[in-house]
Amino acid sequence: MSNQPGKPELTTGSQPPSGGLGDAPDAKKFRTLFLSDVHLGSRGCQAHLLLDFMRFHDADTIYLVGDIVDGWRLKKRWHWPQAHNDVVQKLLRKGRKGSRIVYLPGNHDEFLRDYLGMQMGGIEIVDTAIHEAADGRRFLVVHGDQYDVVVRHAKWLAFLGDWAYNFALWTNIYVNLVRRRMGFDYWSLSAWAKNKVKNAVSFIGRYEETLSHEAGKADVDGVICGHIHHATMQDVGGIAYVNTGDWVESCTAVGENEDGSFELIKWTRLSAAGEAELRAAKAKPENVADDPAQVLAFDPQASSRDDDDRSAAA
Ligand SMILES: [Mn+2]
Repeated sequence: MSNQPGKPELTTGSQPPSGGLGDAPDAKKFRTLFLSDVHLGSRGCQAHLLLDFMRFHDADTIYLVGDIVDGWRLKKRWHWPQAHNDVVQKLLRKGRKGSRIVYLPGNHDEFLRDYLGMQMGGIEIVDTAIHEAADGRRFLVVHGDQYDVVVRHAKWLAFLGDWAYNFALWTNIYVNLVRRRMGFDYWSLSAWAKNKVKNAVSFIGRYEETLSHEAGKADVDGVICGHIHHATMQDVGGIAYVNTGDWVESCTAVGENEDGSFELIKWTRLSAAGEAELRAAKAKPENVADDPAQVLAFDPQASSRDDDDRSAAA
């Protein structure tokens, strides 16, 4: 896993206090970027780190590999601060600036599965996609819950228990408040626990095997997925298994370089601009929209259908 490419964490003065929604002048441009499990609308979402990541990274094509919006949680407990709005706006802005954006809904934003094959605000919505890398390798891109029989109809961390997971996320928030004050990077208790709990480890292994098996059946070279919040790039039975991770625990994304090579990027430390943005955000009200409908309302009929990009496995 690569660290952050020497970004101006330590620079001061020359950067504006807030980076706004534009990209940094030295943003790294990938051929393709893969992001998943952002969980906008939930308290665990590390929106500020993601905004900061997006400021320094751009791509010709951006795949949103599911669970970008946490629809389940939105119904129960509404949490939509400015930063969550900003993530949406920043993605749409990248789309307007020429990035092709493909959204593959997951189990937390499965309400979008009613709109497969359509476009919303220039974003293509599909169930699965075949991505051809620059070196000719073909990858099945899919959120992953579709093949996850254990967790498909339950929460993905069923083995840990929902209460334990929520408790871990809550603890994360406070642990990381203290860590940030002390100058440490973001660290996830739940991610750490997942690597320690024996059931979790075998669950992750089973998931990786299942997804790789599906890729083999689809006659492709690899699979790019999310869902279990466990970022990795590895060979599983001759299949290139790539999991983009998430923006709740691991704060990771996968980028494809111009030569078709892939890299896993971890972004757990805010840049100076990101720190300034976070300080400014604290002065604002917690919820900037009173109702989920305000941010989730859209009119799919107004968008054109795109039959060429229908899901490969619809
Ligand atoms: Mn999921």
